[in-house]
Amino acid sequence: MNGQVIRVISNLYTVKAGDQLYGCRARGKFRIDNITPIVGDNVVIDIDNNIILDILPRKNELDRPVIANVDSAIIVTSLKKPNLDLVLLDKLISIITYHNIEPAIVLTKADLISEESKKTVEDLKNYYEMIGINVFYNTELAEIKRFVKNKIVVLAGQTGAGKSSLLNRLDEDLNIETNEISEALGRGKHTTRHVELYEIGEGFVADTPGFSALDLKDISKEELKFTFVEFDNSDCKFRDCLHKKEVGCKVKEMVEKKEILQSRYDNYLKFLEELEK
Ligand SMILES: Nc1nc2c(ncn2[C@@H]2O[C@H](COP(=O)(O)OP(=O)(O)O)[C@@H](O)[C@H]2O)c(=O)[nH]1
Ligand SMILES: [Mg+2]
Ligand SMILES: [Zn+2]
Repeated sequence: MNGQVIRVISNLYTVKAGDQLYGCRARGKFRIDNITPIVGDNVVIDIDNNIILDILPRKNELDRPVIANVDSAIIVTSLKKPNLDLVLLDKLISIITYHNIEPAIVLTKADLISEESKKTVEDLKNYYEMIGINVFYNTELAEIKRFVKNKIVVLAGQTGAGKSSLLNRLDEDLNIETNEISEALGRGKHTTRHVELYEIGEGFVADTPGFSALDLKDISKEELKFTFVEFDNSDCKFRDCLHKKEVGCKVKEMVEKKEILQSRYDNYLKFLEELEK
């Protein structure tokens, strides 16, 4: 029978197959092949003996947390406490896009901002949607569930942004601890924590942060521009153009015409500089 690994605790694998959960061990063969099942794996199991017989090919695999077949990463972005951080948002979009994973944004704490700020946030939301990124408020639970449907999703975003609260809102039975101090201890902490996929609607969401801003360094300065998807529409005729100071650069023209958001372009230059160091 085919199923999906949704939890791993030492060498016990919880596999969801059909509507059932099976606690399985992995077949000895995997150790010889130097591969072990991980959360997100599509597997073939023997339900009479509770054994994972085979791991189907992975479409991708993340290291922190260890998880396979990730379809999307939702960047949980707070508008206040902590304040909206467009540098972090754009950085995470680039990192996620670079891994061929679909980024989406969930905005939190809109209840804490002024009416004027709401207008600015709406403009930003429209821009990110225009470049093809789904943007939701954390109050739009039905829409978020529709997005998650048939996907494996990881959450990203800074401590205190409202990731755990979002999961609790999506499934009132979860009762995940919010405002966790332990998260502030950094990414070392996450590697030791076990990963679990929560079933949300008809999709799966991982409980541990999927990406960190530190991962930007994996991208080369030549590759960075491809993670700013709207630059593609510029038809910049210079193949090697870094859209920086080049005369006649179409991306710069689009920024001047306000067709590309100034903060996106500024952040691009900022990341480029970081990668050039
Ligand atoms: N006012 C308000 N507070 C929120 C919202 N979402 C989360 N919080 C609060 O923000 C704090 C941090 O949330 P938490 O889910 O632990 O963030 P995490 O570190 O990203 O998991 C908690 O005190 C939450 O109650 C929201 O939409 N509005
Ligand atoms: Mg949390
Ligand atoms: Zn250019």
